[in-house]
Amino acid sequence: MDKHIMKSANEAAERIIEWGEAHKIETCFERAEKLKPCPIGEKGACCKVCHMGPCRLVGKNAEEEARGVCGATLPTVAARNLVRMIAAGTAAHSDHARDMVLTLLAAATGEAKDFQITDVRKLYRVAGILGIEFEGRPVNDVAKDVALRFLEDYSRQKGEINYAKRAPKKTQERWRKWGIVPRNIDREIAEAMHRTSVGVDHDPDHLLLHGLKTAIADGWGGSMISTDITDILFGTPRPVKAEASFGIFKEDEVNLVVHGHEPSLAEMIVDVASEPEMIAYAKSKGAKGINLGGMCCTANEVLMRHGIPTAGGFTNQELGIMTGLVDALTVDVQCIMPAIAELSKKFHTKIITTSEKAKIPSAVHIEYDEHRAREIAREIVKLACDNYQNRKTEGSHITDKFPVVAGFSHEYIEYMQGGRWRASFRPLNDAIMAGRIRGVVGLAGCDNPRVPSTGIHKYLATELIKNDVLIVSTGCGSAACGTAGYLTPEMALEHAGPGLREVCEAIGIPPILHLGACVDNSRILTILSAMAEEGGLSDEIGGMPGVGIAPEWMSEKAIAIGCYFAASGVPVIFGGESPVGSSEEVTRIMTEVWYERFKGAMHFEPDPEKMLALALDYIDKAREALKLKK
Ligand code: NFS
Repeated sequence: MDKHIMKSANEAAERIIEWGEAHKIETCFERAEKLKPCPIGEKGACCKVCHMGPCRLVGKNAEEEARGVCGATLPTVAARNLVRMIAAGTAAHSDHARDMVLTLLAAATGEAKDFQITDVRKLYRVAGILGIEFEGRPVNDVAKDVALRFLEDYSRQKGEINYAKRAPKKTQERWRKWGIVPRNIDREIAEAMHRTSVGVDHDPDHLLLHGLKTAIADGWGGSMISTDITDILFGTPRPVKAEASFGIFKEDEVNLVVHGHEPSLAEMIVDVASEPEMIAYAKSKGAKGINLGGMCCTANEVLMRHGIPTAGGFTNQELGIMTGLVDALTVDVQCIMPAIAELSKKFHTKIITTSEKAKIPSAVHIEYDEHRAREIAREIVKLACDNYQNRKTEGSHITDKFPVVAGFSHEYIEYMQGGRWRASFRPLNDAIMAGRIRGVVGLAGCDNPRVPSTGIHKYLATELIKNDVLIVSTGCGSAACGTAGYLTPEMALEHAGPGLREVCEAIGIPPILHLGACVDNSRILTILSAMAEEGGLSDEIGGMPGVGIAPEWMSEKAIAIGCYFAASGVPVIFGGESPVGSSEEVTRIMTEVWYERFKGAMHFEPDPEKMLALALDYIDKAREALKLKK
């Protein structure tokens, strides 16, 4: 096999990597090859929470016999390491969400005058869930109350986060029984850091329970808040056609790429880029217009709401620059490789950092401030236009692209099954009960240069739909499918099993529904809760014929997501080496014990075929337990 095929499973990406190799340009793919993971840290057996160590808990019978200088056992160390990953992932999603809450508040009070409430219906829906009166009140007053209520999720010392009550009753009962309903997001993150510092909590099960509590604060807290506020401010997505892969860049237009996670500035850039004044500015620089594209989760946000094309997910960020066609790339927070700043020097691309939280040496810094959003967006668009003239001929100039259909919010999925007056999840439940749809898989998480990047996503996507499994995808899972041409209704005709195909044809949907960015995994929680409420399947999230898979995960955020699904009752399968693989006890807790208590579990399985078999096995066992048709 050609050695290049080992780097990316995406043909266009592979051609850029080859071009880079020929031009001696290094990417994450070469760095991943050069830097082999430390086998001790990789499996969670290295403790560095104090400076008596780092202690490496290895050797024969390490599980029973190895001790750190303080006496910490391997299960303690592995559990602690995982809980710290959950805390970091939850912090990332929830700090993003905090900024969304503050933007909503500033929009409602008129301080952020460039933002308004776009989706009043969604605002009312959220207000209703929060118990905030909305009828007959000015929209901005309701929005202000909603924002203030969400801020309590970052400050109340006792009680429960607002959205815990959105879970099915039985799911909530399980959480209460095990004491894992979060009080406030920041408190659970702080307590996770406290408990895992030297000399505090040493019981692996007890530690991991707090890990689940912290993860719930992500899924049913930060992530869900972020999804809802983004819908309120910028609109709830509905199906939209767009394009994906590197061919979205245009030779004769200014190419400006939005990369990162927080959608507010990107939304403003989308708005500003269509202003006649800005287009005229681009033309004055010799370009035919302004072409916006996205990367990573910001791409998913603006793709879902505006059909802005995506250049792909995490491992595509360096490759996008290597096309030579990107005039400017704005980044904010999360999943941004610092390598892009150095790489951009070989091209004409300007990297613009925009968050007060994140800078990269040598990048241009234009700090975003929601109070001057439009002005800042204009400054960025102009900078991209100015740089168009510096474009050189260098670059791979790869032009492949695929059509995609995205925009499947949970509200739209409900609506498409019954129309405005009869919107419900009944048809989906019925199709599952009748066996036309065997089950549902959430295909999510990152793409990773440690495996032929995006390849496991593609393999699982085709095999699952062949087996009549409906896929809901988010984040880089969606990007992997989109850049492979899988996010179209035609995919159902060509590859889906007969039952799933029938359902897709009847409703006119693709067999892989793009639900949005990584924070929008919370939409899957909402869908599962609605399915439980609808009746006919399980009356809680646990026991549904559904599985979560993150086959190429790399981020701590993915671990937080996996754990909130497990705590909610979803068996989850992650690819790659297990970060707790050194400890049998921790592995047992996260699979068997969690399954017993919550009907969810978290597995790590590097073999894609075994991942598929495990997912189908969970689905079939759930069907059997529910006495559903084979
Ligand atoms: Ni989520 Fe992975 Fe990052 Fe988005 Fe992509 S890498 S955990 S999908 S961009 S957050």
